[in-house]
Amino acid sequence: MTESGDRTVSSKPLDPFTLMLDFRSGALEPHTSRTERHVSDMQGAYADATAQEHLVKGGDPLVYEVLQYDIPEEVGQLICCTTVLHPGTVGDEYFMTKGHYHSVRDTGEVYLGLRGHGYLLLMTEEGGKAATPMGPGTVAYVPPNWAHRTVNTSEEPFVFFAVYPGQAGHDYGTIEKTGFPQRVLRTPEGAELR
Ligand code: S6P
Ligand code: ZN
Repeated sequence: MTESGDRTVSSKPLDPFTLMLDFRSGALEPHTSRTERHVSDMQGAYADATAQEHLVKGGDPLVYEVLQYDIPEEVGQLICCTTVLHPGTVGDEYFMTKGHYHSVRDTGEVYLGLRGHGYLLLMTEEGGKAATPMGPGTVAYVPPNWAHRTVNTSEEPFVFFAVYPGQAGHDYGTIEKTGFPQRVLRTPEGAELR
């Protein structure tokens, strides 16, 4: 057991390692977890509940998947993962992630866009909001205390790599109650932020 800052770290140190990331598919090898989110996993997230129900009954499409290489969820560690957010809409609203605050609020995150285009929506509990366009090569910084959600506005998978602190954890419950202040909708003129 060692002390790191003011927090206790109990795992034995990791040896250096490498992972292989396929920029096009988002495949991360090796990975130790793969999380799938279908339309049915996102009740209440989309504005058009009727359109959502139709999609669920019509086959419940896959909205996104997250591949992660799990390491101890402890201060000092950095967790690496990729998200593959598929193209599609629920009604007029583009496919998006559930969105979350980190449970430990004072932890940030870095996203690197690899393929496709979309938005990173951000908000704070104090009423702050932001929307950052993302595409291949975009490095987006999520500061501590900012909830974050991604939206795919393209016709191909929106793929990005993320690195976040081991102790961060994920708070989805707050977003399920409050939602985000901005939505991204498909219009004849293209993606519109409302
Ligand atoms: C983790 C990081 C991403 C998301 C992923 C899915 O801190 O922000 O890997 O987990 O994009 O989004 P969500 O909101 O379902 O976790
Ligand atoms: Zn996060």
